[in-house]
Amino acid sequence: MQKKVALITGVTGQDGAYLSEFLLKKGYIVHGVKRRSSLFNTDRIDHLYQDPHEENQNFFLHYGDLTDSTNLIRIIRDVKPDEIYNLAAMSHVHVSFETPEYTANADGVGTLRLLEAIRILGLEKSTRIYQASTSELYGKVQEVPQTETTPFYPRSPYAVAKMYAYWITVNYREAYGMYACNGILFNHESPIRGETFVTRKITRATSKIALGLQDKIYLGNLDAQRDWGHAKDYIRMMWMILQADTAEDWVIATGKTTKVRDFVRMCFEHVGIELEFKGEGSNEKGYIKSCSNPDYQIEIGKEVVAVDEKYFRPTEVDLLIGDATKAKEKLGWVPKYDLPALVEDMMSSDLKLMQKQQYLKDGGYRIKNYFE
Ligand code: NDP
Ligand code: GDR
Repeated sequence: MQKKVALITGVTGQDGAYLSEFLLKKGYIVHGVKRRSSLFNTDRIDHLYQDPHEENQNFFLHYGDLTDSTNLIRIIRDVKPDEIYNLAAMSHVHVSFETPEYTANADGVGTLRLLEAIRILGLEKSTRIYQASTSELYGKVQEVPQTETTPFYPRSPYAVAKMYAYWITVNYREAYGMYACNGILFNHESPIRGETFVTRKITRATSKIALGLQDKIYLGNLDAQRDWGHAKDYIRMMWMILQADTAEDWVIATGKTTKVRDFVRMCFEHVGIELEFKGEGSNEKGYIKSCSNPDYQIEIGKEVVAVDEKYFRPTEVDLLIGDATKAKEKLGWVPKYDLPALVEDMMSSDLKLMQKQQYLKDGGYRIKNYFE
């Protein structure tokens, strides 16, 4: 039987890496689009790399960018994918306030470029497309929990760009009969989550604080509530969405929401440290109340969490909680991870990483200035 061919944009990102491995294991030939960068940006997929001189290749990388339609058309013409997963995006909500035009171009118009490329090449009846839509579309709370029918109210340039992408995907499905779907995915995290998203920032900092490599962590809005799942569970759904009989839009979420402050607490608890929070708003601070792990040199009463207003967003999304009943009933989705299991996975991975850093530090290693 001929192998299925998938094209993944955003292959170097968290989801792109997990999805590549997942599809390769399913026997797909996987093509990924990566951006040119002055440093290597393939850390997350290096274990999948194959020497191009070897035979039986099934994983290929192409240089490309969602802001360049000529290159998208060329790649799709050459690859002729059965399935396209459009995961590429400027995906940081806070950064989108700093780079709104670029975000609109890559995240919004970029999706149009992909859909048009499929149409220009006459592949609209043979190529299925998954669009990485987001719970950020719900923005200002209109209804809880949020479902496929909850009205959108985006609260950032990122979410507004993704709203365009959502509707252009629906429009091309209706106008040209394309098999094009939105996965409205709520926050999903993992040990390979980008370091500036709040969960990974917290798991890294907690590990460093426990090992004595960092004094404290500065965060923004501790009251924000998110429905956090594990990326491994969510990328499986991306694939299932494209295997369904009809092209539809789907909410993927755990149905549970947690405050940022409580996520911090859970991570510290993982290393045996109990926190106590005092104060309010930008004056709130987290102190060490007790430590049950004798391996850590922890000072009871030390301030380890503080708020820095620079992490506040001009407009915030206060509460996300999704209802994935449709995906569970129609696609049979059963997530394997709950939040404690996610924390366990992320914390044990970051502790190992920071132990490596500690080892280097203890061994006297440090990065020198270029002109020393
Ligand atoms: P990441 O930020 O980890 O990855 C984004 C990927 O997009 C990276 O490979 C990045 O490349 C690439 N990229 C960025 N801009 C461009 C561009 N102009 N052209 C081509 N590639 C580009 O995101 P995630 O893996 O977490 O998320 C995947 C997708 O799902 C994104 O679209 C995100 O908005 C969406 N999403 C994510 C959720 C989450 O909780 N993770 C929830 C809902 C939606 P590089 O490595 O070079 O930066
Ligand atoms: P989000 O994720 O904006 O939901 O977007 P992020 O982890 O950045 O923020 C979650 C919540 O935590 C609050 N917060 C902080 N956030 C960051 N990054 N850094 C901090 O120091 C901090 N302190 C508090 C934020 O204000 C926010 O309320 C993610 C991305 O993956 C999007 O691409 C995706 O579409 C959505 O999830 C669903």
